[in-house]
Amino acid sequence: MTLRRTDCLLLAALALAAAAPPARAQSAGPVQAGATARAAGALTPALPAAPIDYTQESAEDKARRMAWFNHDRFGMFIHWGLYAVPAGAWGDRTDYGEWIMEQARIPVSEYEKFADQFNPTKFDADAWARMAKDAGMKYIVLTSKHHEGFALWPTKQSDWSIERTPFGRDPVAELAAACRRHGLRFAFYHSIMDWYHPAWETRRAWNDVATGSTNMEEYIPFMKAQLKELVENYGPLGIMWFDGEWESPWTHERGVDLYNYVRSLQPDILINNRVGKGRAGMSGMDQGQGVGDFGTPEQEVPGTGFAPGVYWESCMTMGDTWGYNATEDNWKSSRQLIHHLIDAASKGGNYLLNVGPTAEGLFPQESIDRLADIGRWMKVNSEAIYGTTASPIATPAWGRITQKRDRLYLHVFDAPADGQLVLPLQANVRRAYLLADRRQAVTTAQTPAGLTVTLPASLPDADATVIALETRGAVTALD
Ligand code: JFZ
Repeated sequence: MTLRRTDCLLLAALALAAAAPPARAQSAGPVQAGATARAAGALTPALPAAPIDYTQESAEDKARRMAWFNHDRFGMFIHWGLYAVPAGAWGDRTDYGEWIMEQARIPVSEYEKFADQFNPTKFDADAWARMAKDAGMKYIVLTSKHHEGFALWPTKQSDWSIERTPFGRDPVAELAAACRRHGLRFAFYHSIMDWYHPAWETRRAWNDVATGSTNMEEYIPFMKAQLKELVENYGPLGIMWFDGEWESPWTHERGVDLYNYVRSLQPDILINNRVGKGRAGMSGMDQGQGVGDFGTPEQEVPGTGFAPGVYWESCMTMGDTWGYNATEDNWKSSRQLIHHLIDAASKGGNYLLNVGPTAEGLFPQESIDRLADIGRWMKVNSEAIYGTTASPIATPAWGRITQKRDRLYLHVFDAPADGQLVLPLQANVRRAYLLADRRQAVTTAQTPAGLTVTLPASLPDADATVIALETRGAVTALD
């Protein structure tokens, strides 16, 4: 048999493609096997593109993709779903949150009735976006689907969605548009675990409406189809924030596949570490085999920062629950929330602060008040948060430290009795002043003990007064 030139070229291309390593996402854009065939001058159409393994991204490419997240530091979490209808009350208890179906073991046939009552006529997406922006938040992560399985958008994959309610509008589209109008990135929280879908493998005994057998090979395509809708109809998105990964049906391998699937839909999207199985409980950071772009400490800020290139975001509630609870009375103070934000930034991390709106579509007044307090602080001090990196020295007793280029920012929570801050640092300070009043100079002196900062007699902000140190040359931590 005589091989024609084109056959030889095709065989050569096939041999090259077979020998090539898996295509990797590279800064110059994905390398596709088809390019190999074209490079060989084959006259036949390019080979189907090899799937890209986005987990093989270089540290430099990842740093570029993470840059906005690493700069912005502060976002709003919104937990909004049918659980806002009972608002924490079921039977003789009133302390439930978004887990009410599970914790109260509500028969799903009963839970479905909440859809008939979910009609957020007071929902105003612009008001929500404006409150986030005015608080100094740079992105919003909205629950598209929590563990209850209810889709907040008009999905075509099931009728367990906003279309089952009297609302008649798409709140996801309205909030996505409002975020863009207000210059906020829009992102989704999406639960892998689904207490409603009949194919989710750990079906609950109180799911009295599910029929047929559980089957993850049916559930995963369903979940991917919904995720495709979310990325294609409401994107570009900042983050796909997965959760609900801890049950046995979910595996590391399925996490890698889902990570690559979502990145294939939007290559520069960020995905948290709950897409895989690496998260170590509430501490939220990966232990062992992990997948995802950033760690997710929950209700806590880690004790210290992490090595360069380790990204993380602490998520917290303002009260006890993520979903709205009408009797919530354990609200964190605005001071505590501002300190959490500063604490996270001082360790090189982000802070994702939650609001649980009511079934009418309103933020609780306690949340509104705290957002306004945080906004007043950020209006004066945001340069000490945005674009900063972790403190060069250990956490001091009096507050926290952030840094940015030739600036150190001293966030004073509690002034020492003698009014002196002694930082174990060697630094050449050009200027030192209060961010709240840049005309008010602050005295510093380099001593053998370190850099001494003399505080003014009264500090302008009882929650956190920030002193800016403009330095020249290296800043060296002293032992
Ligand atoms: C999860 C959700 O269950 C919760 O409703 C909320 O959305 C939060 C942001 O994320 O909460 C969890 C889930 C698992 C663990 C901790 C908190 N865990 O395994 O330690």
